[in-house]
Amino acid sequence: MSTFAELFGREPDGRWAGPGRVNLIGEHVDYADGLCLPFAIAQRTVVEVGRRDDTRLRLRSRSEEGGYDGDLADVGPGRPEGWAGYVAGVLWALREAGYAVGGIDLLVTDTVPLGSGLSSSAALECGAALAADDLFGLGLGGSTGGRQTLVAACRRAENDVVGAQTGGMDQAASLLGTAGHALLLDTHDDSTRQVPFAPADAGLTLLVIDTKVRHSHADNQYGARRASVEKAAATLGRPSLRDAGLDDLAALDADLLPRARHVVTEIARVRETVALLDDGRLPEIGPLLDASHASLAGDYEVSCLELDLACESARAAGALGARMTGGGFGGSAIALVPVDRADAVADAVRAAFAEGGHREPDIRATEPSAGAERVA
Ligand code: GAF
Repeated sequence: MSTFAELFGREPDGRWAGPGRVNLIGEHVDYADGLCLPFAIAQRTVVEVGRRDDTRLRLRSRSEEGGYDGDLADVGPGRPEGWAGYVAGVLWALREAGYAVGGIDLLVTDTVPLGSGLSSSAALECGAALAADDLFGLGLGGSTGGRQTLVAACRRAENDVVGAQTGGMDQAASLLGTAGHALLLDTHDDSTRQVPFAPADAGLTLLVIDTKVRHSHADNQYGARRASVEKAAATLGRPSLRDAGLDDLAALDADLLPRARHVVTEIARVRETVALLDDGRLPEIGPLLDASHASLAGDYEVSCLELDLACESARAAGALGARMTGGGFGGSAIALVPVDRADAVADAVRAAFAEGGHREPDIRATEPSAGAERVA
């Protein structure tokens, strides 16, 4: 495996890490003016980066094929392709926003597991953004407001260069997350608030169950859901569904109604979850997690057999609540469990997967961790 020095003939200037994220609740509402409650996790993508004095980009990864040798001037919508677009796109977006950013040499040395639904793409964008901030002296990484500017650049990279029409939840979690808290993100104005979330203090563990499946239709379906929600709001003559109540949805047809109902009820569940967490009643959020999953599976139709199985088997073995997390169609589920039931729940989920003939899931305990940071 090549080192940075072997690849580029020089040492890196430093090393930066961008964490993946778990979304506690508030799924598929970050592109609908809604509220979500993600947190940064311990699994991180690490980049070694060296500043260049010209505008060239040399991008490599230890684990992924491809990369990029080119010039910043050639970066734009659709260019470069593959994972390099996430990195080059961040530099492009910062320049578009008026920041004086030049070329870099970059090696991805570790990564959040790809396809796990824990947002490896945001982890990469955010690690690269913080590196650019440090190396070109932009002064954004040291404050919440500055980091929000980096979030916006990472989101533009994903939306405009990579071409994935995602919301901004993952980038906000990766750059603004802090240990001991989930991040309440209001996508109406992109404001954020740290909400206490420390399961261990309540005798609980949050398990992440990576189903290791990724269904190929996921990207098309994501765009279709987003379009449905926008159409529902337009049909009702509202800028978004954010402040709609269930009674307001009666005018929608049978296709749009369940999609809109998910958005409206999910935003309400986030508010209820935050109220419980602010009140120190973390163990009581289980039913809200369950209801979120039921809504995502039934009304929004973004779950899949393996995610449903993970949640059902976890609940049957003693989880207080369980739901899919992230975009869906595979990826990961979360289960809130009493600490003394964690092993039994994990064993029961593995047994259910074995019995159903599915791949063995990867199951680990998680908790809110630090956001993107310089690590060397
Ligand atoms: C993916 C997207 F990238 C996020 O913006 C969000 O929409 C999520 O799916 C669903 O909540 O992770």
